[in-house]
Amino acid sequence: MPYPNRRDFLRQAPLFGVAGLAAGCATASNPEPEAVRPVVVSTWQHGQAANAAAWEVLTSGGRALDAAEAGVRVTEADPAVRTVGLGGRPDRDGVVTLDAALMDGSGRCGSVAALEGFVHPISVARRVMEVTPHVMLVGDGARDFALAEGFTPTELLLPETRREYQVWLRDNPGYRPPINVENHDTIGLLTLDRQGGLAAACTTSGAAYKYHGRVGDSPLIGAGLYVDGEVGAATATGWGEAVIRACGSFLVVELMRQGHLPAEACRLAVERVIAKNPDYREIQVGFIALDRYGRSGGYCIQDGFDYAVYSPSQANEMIVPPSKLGQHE
Ligand code: SD4
Repeated sequence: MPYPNRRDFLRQAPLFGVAGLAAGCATASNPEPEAVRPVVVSTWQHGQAANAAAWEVLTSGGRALDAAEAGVRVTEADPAVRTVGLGGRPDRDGVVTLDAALMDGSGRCGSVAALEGFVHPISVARRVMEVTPHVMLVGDGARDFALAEGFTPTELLLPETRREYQVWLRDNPGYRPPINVENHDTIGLLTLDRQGGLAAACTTSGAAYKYHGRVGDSPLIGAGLYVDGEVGAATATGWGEAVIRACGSFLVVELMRQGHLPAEACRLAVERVIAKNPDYREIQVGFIALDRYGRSGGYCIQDGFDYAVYSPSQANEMIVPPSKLGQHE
């Protein structure tokens, strides 16, 4: 379905229902839905452990940004997760390089990319936001900053991941990074606190065996994550290059601003990704979104993506969203 222009959207508005319109513009005859708070939503199975930590912060009265950071730190420190932080797969030169970003509903944000040697890039990103005049630091500069801020350097390449890498190197004499649907699993986590504050955090070791220096969507504000306190929050997972081409998470938030419910906003953003990536059958991209009323949703290209929702009515439930190639073709 093509992206609707304003006239088409208004014509189709009844299809999205009163609640859908209310996301963008509440009126006397179209009142705002009652907000559900707090809520945490995050990508993939490992999102459940991250959600639990974020939920703890939110139910103790903590703020959305603190909860988002606390949540993804759990995944970053888990050596069993091969796509985030400690234990993450290396690039094609055998170096683990990390991308991470966070943002809150007021537009405050911080980011690091191609950072080597720290378990918690998300906390380095937070310091970038808090103590520098910048949004993003990369590579050696990010590393110097992390050291100056007192973060402890750590070897992130674990023996098992090193062995896997050596097998990959042996079996891939062409030395090309793989582009396939299994080559990902970022944690992206969205929070809505009791006070109505929104935040997002996203952290990853990126595409396995990528070129050294490659930066994906995850640390790019607007691509890997985006938050607008008047609307909602979104984050992306999957093949970052495809997400960047569509400025994916910003697009999801803007679609919610126009009145689309989170799931529909994610679906339309996936359609845009597909339109800009002719190889879409070979890749996975998924979005999740949370609006300021606590409603959440997701959509992806391929089956296989799931996400976890923790709210007063959803006890850290895994949700399997619809997908373009699985259920809609
Ligand atoms: C990237 N989007 O670097 C990230 C990878 C990922 O789930 O794991 N997404 O392209």
